Amino acid sequence: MNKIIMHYDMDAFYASVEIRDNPKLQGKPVIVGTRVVTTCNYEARKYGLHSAMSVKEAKKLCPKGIYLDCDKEKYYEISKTIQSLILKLSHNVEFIALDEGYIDISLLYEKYKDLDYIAKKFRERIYKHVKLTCSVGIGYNKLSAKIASEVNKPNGFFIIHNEEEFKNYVKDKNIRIIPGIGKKTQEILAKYGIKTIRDLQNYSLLALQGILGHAKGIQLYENALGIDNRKIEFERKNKSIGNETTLTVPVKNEILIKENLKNLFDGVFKRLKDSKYFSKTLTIKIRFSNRETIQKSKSLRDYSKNYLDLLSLFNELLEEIDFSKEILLYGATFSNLKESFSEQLSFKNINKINKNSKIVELQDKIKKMEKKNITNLNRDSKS
Ligand code: TTP
Ligand code: MG
Repeated sequence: MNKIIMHYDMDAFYASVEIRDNPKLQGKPVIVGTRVVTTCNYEARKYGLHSAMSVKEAKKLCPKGIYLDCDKEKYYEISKTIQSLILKLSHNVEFIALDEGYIDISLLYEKYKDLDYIAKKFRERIYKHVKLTCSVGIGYNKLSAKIASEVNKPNGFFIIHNEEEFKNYVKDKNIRIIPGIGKKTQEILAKYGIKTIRDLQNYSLLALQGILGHAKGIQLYENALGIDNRKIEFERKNKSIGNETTLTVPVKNEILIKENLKNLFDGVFKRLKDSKYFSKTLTIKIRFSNRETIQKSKSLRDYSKNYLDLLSLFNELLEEIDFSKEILLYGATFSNLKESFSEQLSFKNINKINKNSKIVELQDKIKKMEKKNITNLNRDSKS
């Protein structure tokens, strides 16, 4: 393996948190979500329940289930704890959801030369600190790592060492095993008799591009062969900080929507506050029931994480939105982010403010931290 990537994914995340915090729920089907199921534990999945189905439908299939409301703030805090544990192992990470991310473990492998051991220690470490289980996949790129983490879910791990192993594992699987193949793509491909990865592999690049368009055609052609050149992008997810909520039924109630939007804004503001970023721009997104979507943005003159500054942007934006129509989705996002830079300029250190030397300093710092944390993992393993 050249690069070695680990993908982790917490098991039934929201539901596991609720069970952890109320052990009486252990062994019972637990469903989280008010109108829509956000997730359910594996006991509930036995009844055919899954994310995104309505709670009403879920109750029909599993009337004895325990139905709980979401506590997103709690899940967010736990996610931050997990992420900070991971950042102690490597800075070459990409968090793609609250409970999921990629970690470049090439350096750890150089040190331990044992992937089973790394996966085992990683899962033990997460469990020790947050008392939640996760599944882990190790692969030679992001795609193989992500697919590997599903293999022994929940609470397991799997390793895909190379393209040969990848092709062997996926050949008889449904094409939806490839992340990003949604219902629409499945329907299009089904018209050509393409259901499994093997079917996909029988098609040429040109043929797939003819069916799916240039970019998607290449992506699926390569993915079917286990090729994925995407890099781990630490900052990718941080270019903006936002959230949005889709309502199950359209709502025409100005006071209610404004109140919900304000709660959502407060949640997003908290994430900004806890991050290393300052923001200049706030965007509010609204989708009306006729699917018309508007996005309105306003910017401050300077970067800020002052609540009142950003709240004033929020209030100005609300003025511009027509709340007399039925609304289906609302969201708030901070963008134009800049890292905090709190070093005080003084004559003594003014010579240091040289961009290149700053970058070298940072790189050295990260290398030192990574070395130190590899040692820490070593120490943990002995304890
Ligand atoms: P997932 O990782 O997709 O699901 P999961 O962790 O509950 O279950 P598992 O990984 O074991 O299959 O999503 C993580 C959390 O994100 C999930 O606990 C709830 C939330 N979520 C939603 O709010 N809406 C959704 O449609 C999905 C899929 C997840
Ligand atoms: Mg998960």
